[in-house]
Amino acid sequence: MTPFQFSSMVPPLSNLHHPFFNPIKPPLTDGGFSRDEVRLANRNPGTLLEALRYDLTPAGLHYLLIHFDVPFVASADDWTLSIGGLVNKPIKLSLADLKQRPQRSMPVTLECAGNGRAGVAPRYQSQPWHHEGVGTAEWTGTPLKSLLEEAGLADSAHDVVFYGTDRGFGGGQEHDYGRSLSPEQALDDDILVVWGMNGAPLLPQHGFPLRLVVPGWYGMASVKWLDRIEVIDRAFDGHQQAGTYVYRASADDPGTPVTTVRVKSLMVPPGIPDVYTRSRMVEAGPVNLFGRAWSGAGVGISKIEVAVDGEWQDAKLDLELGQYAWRGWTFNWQATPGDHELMCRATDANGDVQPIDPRFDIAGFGNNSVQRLTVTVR
Ligand SMILES: Nc1nc2c(c(=O)[nH]1)N[C@H]1C(S)=C(S)[C@@H](COP(=O)(O)O)O[C@H]1N2
Ligand SMILES: [Mo]
Repeated sequence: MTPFQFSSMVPPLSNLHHPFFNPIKPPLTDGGFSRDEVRLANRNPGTLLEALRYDLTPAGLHYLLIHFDVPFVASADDWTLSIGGLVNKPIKLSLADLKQRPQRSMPVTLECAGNGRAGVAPRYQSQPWHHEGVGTAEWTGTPLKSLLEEAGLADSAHDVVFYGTDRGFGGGQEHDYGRSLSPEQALDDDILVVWGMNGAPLLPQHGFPLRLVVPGWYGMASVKWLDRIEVIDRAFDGHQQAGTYVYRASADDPGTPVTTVRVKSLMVPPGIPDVYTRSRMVEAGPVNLFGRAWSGAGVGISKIEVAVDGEWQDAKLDLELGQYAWRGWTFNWQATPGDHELMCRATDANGDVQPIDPRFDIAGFGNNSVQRLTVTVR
């Protein structure tokens, strides 16, 4: 009789139907939000729409997107940033070293590529943003370009990969959060290696002590908890680059990478809300609508329009805060009693304009369709 062998009866972990290696792909849905979506939403709060009023979103009101866990970093003293791989001279810098270099502060609007996902039907089950995955901060750091020039990219450099220290599973792959840029993209003058947000050290949830800020791109490029830059001679195929952040019309569509931000605008909901539905009650008479508009790649906003019950009129643009920051706008509305639908729509300097209806993307990326708001005027 063969002796009982427990070990041979246990399949290797990777063969189990297991969420790590065989990720659960919930179906696209038109239904209510799942418990998993609600939990993600609780971990990753959005910027409250009323906080669009602030030119710079106070750090505690700025939206968050954290894929894995916030790394515990007790002190920044031991933090280093290494630049290696296909470089002429690998370098390793402490935070103090980085702060000795030329400093630059810049207001930048960050928006999550999944912002607006909840408005795409059928819906991909993930972080269920409505409109609030966007915020603006003044980021302080040193230009990435001079660091890369000091290390010197080898001729064979194909991709520059940025890694955070946070680690987890996604798409069946275990990985440190990592994103890449081409050498040409990475050598952009305006990309910063950042230690400050709104004049204070980064908060843990925003990447303390060091992150990348890639202005004009959707947020996934701005790698938090940055400790390692690696130059490689091939296209980076990490999950956050190749497995997600790709616009796809269907599961078998090879798709196109998600890069720069699409033109978009939002308004602060006027009046006062109902606590649960967020429906708005507004007093009849003059109502000063306020909102923000932004686009990607450093492209400015050229026009903002507001529609009351489908009739479009021009709104007034505030002064620019900076090339990569959202721009305020106002519109004077003479509110008359009854229910009304409000919409706002931005056009950027390239002539790109927000669509009225969401375009479909299988993962709900890049939904820049107009915000629609129903208000009751009394
Ligand atoms: N290391 C790391 N960097 C990251 C992420 C992450 O989960 N880990 N999330 C990215 C995404 S998808 C977005 S939208 C922004 C959000 O930045 P914030 O949380 O500071 O607003 O960080 C990006 N950088
Ligand atoms: Mo994101």
